[in-house]
Amino acid sequence: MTDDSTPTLGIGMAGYAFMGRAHSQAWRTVGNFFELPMRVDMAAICGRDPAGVAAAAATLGWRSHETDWRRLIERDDIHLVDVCTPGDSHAEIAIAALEAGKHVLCEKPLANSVEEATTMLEAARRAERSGVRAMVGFNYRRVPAATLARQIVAEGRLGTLRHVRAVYLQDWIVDPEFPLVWRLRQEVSGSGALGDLGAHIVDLSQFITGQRISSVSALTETFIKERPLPEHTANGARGPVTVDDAALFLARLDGGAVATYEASRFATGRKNALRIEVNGDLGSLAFDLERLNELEFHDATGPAATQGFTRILVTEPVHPYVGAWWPPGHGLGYEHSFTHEVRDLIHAIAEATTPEPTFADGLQVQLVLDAVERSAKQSAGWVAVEAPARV
Ligand code: SOE
Repeated sequence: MTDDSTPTLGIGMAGYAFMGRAHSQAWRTVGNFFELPMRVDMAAICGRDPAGVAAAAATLGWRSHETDWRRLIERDDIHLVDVCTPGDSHAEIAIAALEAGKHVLCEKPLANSVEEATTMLEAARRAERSGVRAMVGFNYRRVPAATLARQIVAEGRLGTLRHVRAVYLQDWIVDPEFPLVWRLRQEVSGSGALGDLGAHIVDLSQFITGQRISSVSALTETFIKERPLPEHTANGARGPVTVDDAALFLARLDGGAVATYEASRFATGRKNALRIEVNGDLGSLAFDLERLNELEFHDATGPAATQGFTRILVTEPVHPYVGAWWPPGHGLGYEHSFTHEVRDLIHAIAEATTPEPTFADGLQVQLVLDAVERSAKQSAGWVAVEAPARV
């Protein structure tokens, strides 16, 4: 437990919409469940609308609020900036924070382009020399069943990996009258289903398998080309959708496995259906985010009569992160992945280790997304994932 000698980690958060709320919940609860080497101080939350950010600060448990993110960086009581804004401001805020000596947690995808992600990595590398840490928020790595899946693969229980099958399906924009929100505008979000959902399955599948995507053959589709402008819904004005609604691709992984990926916001009836299946010559794993306390495991080395997929209930104290929570069988949810993320980040800062996923990992995912977009422009021609420029 923390006492008076425990150092304080002052947090400043930019953004208070969906991700800001998810991260706030993590910062607020992490110290109640995990033994931490630092005391979390939720110093300030920042947003442009004065009334909105004041209300968010009160509801989400922040000690103060700001309307300009530059103030977070100036304040001496803030040691870490948590970037939960749309992608178009990630680079500017994260780089300024790192240059001011603040640790950074940045939401995924790291940036809206390879160029931005490269600049962010350069800033992170410079800052690292003075002990400043940077991490990208691919939170699903820290769902206990996903972490366990990685451990099972790393132990060699699946043998040589042959197939990866990854989908991330939602349906919140199936209605053509759904407004043209920021996630549907390329200049704000970078891309559509590809960056929002595809980035998660690219990261998670690489995390679980330990293999990286080396080439892709892709197609993307925008089903609804125009939508009502949010601010003008009453007079019927519409604007162009400038991102993909769905992205599908084949991939080769550098360890020899082949893979399929599908990210869509048009999978009617699927709300947050992230599923990954990995097949090796000794066994298989299947993970489904809508049943996130479970992991399916087939061990092909067992007696033929009792082989088959086993449902592991990932709620035992021996499972990653679970011991800090509830008795076996009581289960965790979506929000806990963020709590585990900030728990690991706090430890990395206190213990002077490198928190993962790093900005280099974020750039690598960006290079995959870029290869997918280039392949789709070439009618699914095979495109190699570029190696990152030496940073
Ligand atoms: C929206 O589609 C979204 O909130 C993503 O942006 C998140 O990263 C994902 O976890 C859930 O869906």
